[in-house]
Amino acid sequence: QRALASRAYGIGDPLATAAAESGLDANILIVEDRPGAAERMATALLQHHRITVETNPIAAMQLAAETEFDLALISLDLDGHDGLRLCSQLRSLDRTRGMPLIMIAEAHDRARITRGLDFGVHDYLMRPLDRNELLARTRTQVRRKRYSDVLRGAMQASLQMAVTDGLTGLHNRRYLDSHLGALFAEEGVRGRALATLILDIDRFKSINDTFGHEAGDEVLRAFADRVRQHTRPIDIVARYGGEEIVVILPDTGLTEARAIAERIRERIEATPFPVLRQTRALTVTVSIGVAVRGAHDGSPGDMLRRADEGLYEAKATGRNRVVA
Ligand code: GH3
Ligand code: MG
Ligand code: MG
Ligand code: MG
Repeated sequence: QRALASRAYGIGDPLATAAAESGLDANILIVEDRPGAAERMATALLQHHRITVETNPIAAMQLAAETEFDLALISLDLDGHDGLRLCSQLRSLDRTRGMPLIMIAEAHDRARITRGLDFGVHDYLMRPLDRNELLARTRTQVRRKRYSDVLRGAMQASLQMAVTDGLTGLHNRRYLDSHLGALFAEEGVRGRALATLILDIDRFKSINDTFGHEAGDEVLRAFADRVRQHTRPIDIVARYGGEEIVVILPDTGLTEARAIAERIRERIEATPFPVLRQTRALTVTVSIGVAVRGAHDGSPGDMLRRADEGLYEAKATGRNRVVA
C-alpha cells in the first residue's frame, strides 16, 4: 500500500485503479432500529460488503471509535434519539472524521437533511428505500473513501520523505532545524540539560577514493545504523552533512554525553565495516565533538557551534577521538 501511495502522488493512474477496485468489500456500519429496514439494507449490501447493524446511537458511537468503518448509514429517527446528533458527533471526533456518512431520512426531514449536509454529512437516502439507489450511493461513498485514503497515504509518505535522508533513513537537516528550536526551548523551561554530538567519519574521502563511491555509501549507511543503535528513541539522530551525523540528547549532561560519544567511537573502531566485493572489512574511525547547552546560549546554534569546534579540535589533534 505504501508503494502504491508513493507512486500515486502526483500521478493519476494508480488513484483511478484504486478507485475502480474499491466497489467491493467495504466495512459498513448501519445504525437503524427498525428491524425490517435494517434487514433489507443489510441483505442488499451483504453481497458486496461486511455489515454491522447497531440500533443504539451510543453503542454505535463507541463501535465507530474502535473499528475503522468505510461508511456509516444512519437513520435520522432512532427511537428516542436524534440520528443527526450522532452524525454530528461522528464528524467532530478525530478518529471518525474521515468516515463517510449517509443519512436515512423521511420526506418531512428536509430541514434536518440540509443541516446534516451543512456540517459535512456526505449524502442521504429517502424512505421508502430503493435498493438500487442504496447500492449506488453506497458505492460512490466507498470509492470516495478509498480515494481519500490513498491520497492521505501519499501525503504522509511525501511528508515523511521531506524530513528523511534517502541514503541512511535518518532524519535530515531540515527535520533537525525544525525540531531543535522547540526542544531547546522546552528543555530550557524544564531546567533540563541538553547535549549535542557531531560525528564525522575520519578520512572518509580516502574510502571513496580507494573502494569507490558505492562502498562509501555502504559504510555511511552502516555507520548511521550503528549510531542509531547506540542512542535512545528520544534522541534526535540526523544526517547533517555528507558524512556528518548530529545527535541531540535531551535531558543529558556533559559527563553522560561524553560517555555516550566515547562508547560510539569505540564501537565504530572495534567492528570493521563489511563492504561489497571486498574480502576484508574496512576499519573506520570517527571523530566526535560534544557540547551541552550553556547558561547563556540564546539558540541551539550556539551549542552546535561549540560541538563543531570540538570536532575540529578532534580532527586537528589526531582524529578517532572525542573532544568536549
Ligand atoms: P576528515 O577526517 O578530515 O573528516 O576527512 P574526510 O575525508 O572525511 O573529510 P572531507 O570532509 O574532506 O570529505 C568528506 C567526503 O565525504 C567528501 C565527499 O565526497 C564524501 N561524501 C559526502 N557525501 C557522501 C555520500 O553520500 N556518499 C559518499 N560515498 N561519499 C560522500
Ligand atoms: Mg571533514
Ligand atoms: Mg570526515
Ligand atoms: Mg565532513
